[in-house]
Amino acid sequence: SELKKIIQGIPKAELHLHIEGSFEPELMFEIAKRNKITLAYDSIASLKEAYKFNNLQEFLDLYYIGAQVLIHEQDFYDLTWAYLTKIHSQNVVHVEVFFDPQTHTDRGIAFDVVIKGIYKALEKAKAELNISYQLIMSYLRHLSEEEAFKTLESSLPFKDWIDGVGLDSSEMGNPPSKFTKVFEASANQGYKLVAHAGEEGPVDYIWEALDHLKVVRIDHGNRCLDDDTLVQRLIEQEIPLTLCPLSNVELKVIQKMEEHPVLKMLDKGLLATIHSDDPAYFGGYMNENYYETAKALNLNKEHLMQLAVNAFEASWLNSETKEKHI
Ligand code: ES4
Ligand code: ZN
Repeated sequence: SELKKIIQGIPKAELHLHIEGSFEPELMFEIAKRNKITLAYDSIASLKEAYKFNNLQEFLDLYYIGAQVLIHEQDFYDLTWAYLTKIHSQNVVHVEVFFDPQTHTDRGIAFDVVIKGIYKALEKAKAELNISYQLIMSYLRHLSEEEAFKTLESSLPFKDWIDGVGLDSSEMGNPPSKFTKVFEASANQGYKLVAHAGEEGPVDYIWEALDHLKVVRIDHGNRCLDDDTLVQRLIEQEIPLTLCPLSNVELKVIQKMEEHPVLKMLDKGLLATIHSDDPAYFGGYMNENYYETAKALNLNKEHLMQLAVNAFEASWLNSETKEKHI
């Protein structure tokens, strides 16, 4: 269709992507087989059948199970490379990738195994696909701050490969303020800071991410429209929101795409952007997120271009490179 062609034609930046959430069932079964791991699902179809979520936690339960088949550096490399070739086909030219070290170190996989596989695939994509990238290490918020400190410590030998830290996993009951000290320590190591906030959680969590963690970007932030003072703050400080429309529908953050707040956010002058979050689980990569949002909200070409420009603006590319994309 015309709309699909327009979206394909726009060079895009993806800023909210969990690499473990790009694990397609086909690759999951292939890696499980070579690692001699038996999945609790006997076929790709029965696994996909389980991809029906009522909330974030139901998704996370399955996401952590899927990640358990990743054992060797090659597995992390294959996972990352599959994602990168996919987005290359969708005209994504810059990506800022989250990975969750604790999802792996907690099962006895060494930090270096995880990051080396991911890093080597990212470097190959830079050289061969002309995709620029940043890498963001996310702390799991359902674990303790002490555990996050251990992860920070493990990351230090690889500091040059890591651009920032994030905060993800179960939001309710795990407010950003639980991680104030480890975010401060991360900033002292030179890491940039982001956090998931206001996806399922209340607007207070967005305030905490700003005031306690000092993040430069909010992942999701859907709930910010509940608070005019917060909206003003986000506009004045040009804090981007990395929205994930298909994720929001699949996790019942909204009941249907027509309710997605992104257009209201653009109209208010917020730096709203669109990304895929966990594309293998939520039914679409970048183009599908743009397309479904555009269809439901009647977005025109200018809106779509604005969203793409906002993402480069919100990215961690240097200002000279940003200009080239905008
Ligand atoms: C996530 Cl959608 C979402 N929210 C919070 N944490 C996550 N980890 C992976 N996907
Ligand atoms: Zn996310």
